[in-house]
Amino acid sequence: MNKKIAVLGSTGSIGKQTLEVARECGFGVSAVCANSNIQLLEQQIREFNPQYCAVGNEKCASDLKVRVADKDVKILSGFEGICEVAFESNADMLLNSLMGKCGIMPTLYAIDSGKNIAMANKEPIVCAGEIILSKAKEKGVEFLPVDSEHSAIFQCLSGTFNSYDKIKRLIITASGGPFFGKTRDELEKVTREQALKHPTWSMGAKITVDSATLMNKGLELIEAVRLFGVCQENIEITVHRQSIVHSMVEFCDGSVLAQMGNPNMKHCIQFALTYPTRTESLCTPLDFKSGLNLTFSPPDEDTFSLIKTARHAVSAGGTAPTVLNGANECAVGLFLEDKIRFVEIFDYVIKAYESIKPVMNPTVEEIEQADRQAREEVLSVSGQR
Ligand code: MN3
Repeated sequence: MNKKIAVLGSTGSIGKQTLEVARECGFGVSAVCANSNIQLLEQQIREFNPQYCAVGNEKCASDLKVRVADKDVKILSGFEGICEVAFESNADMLLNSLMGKCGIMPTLYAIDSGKNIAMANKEPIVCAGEIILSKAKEKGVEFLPVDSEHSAIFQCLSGTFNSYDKIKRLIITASGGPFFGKTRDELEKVTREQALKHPTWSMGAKITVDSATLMNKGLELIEAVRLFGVCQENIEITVHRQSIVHSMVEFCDGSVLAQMGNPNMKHCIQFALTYPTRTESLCTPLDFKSGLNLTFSPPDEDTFSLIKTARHAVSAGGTAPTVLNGANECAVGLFLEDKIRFVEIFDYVIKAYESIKPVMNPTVEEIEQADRQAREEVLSVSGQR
């Protein structure tokens, strides 16, 4: 295959795995992009010879220019540089694995330039899913989910005629995170180190904390509403500690399809990059001979209350999901800086969410504004400002 990809967030967990898949499948890489890890960017430029590289941090961008002066690569900087790479690079597909809602504009630019999108960055779908997906439809580009749950649902829907009209329920699986079974009292004392220890998936810090609060499932629920057009009442979340079943679809006839595999993001990345075909994978296959026990149980939504807030936000619509997401990004940031405790993430996010009235049918500018307002509210209720 001589497909060319552009990777936003190429030094993060998903970005690195995407480049491994590119190496294994023989894809070209037209662009790499990261915020500041120029040591790794230099290695990536030397191995993949991309046409463009965008570096978020200006100082790091100038340092990188010096380091790769012998290479024929155009180095761009800042947020504008990331957007320019998304639009200008000659890739067939853009894989977006940026962190947080900052991925909205680069995604829109990539769609505008006619690139297919492999989306690992869930916050833009949560905040601006309607705008992004209608633009993708208008431009006729493929929009493929890389998040494992949504990749699973997409795969389950691929085999049935008129499948989207026949969905009865989506069942999203959750690992339960490191604090599964803990009560609110027990959560009072948990530390940052404990929150960063995920039982099954290896991921970046922000999403690992989201998995510990189960906010990650809240965001994924909103993401599923946007991607598959199913209302939140018809989406169930189930705790599945083994992370083997990546999600399921129940159809109108009561039949349930599940997609399974070992918990390895390279499966989902490879599926998106090679779609609509399937290619050989180097990932370890499931081993049924040594015994496989699959368990499912409902999540504790009273303790991990952000799931309920996410259901409320997606039903409220407009900028409500943006407010929830912005408040959460800010609170998780404060927790990672040791400025607030784990349980305070729930308290401050919900407080901020409840105090801001959503704007309906928002523009991208109004989404940005709602995001800023939510962050300011968290800073103020947590006494950090
Ligand atoms: Mn996921």
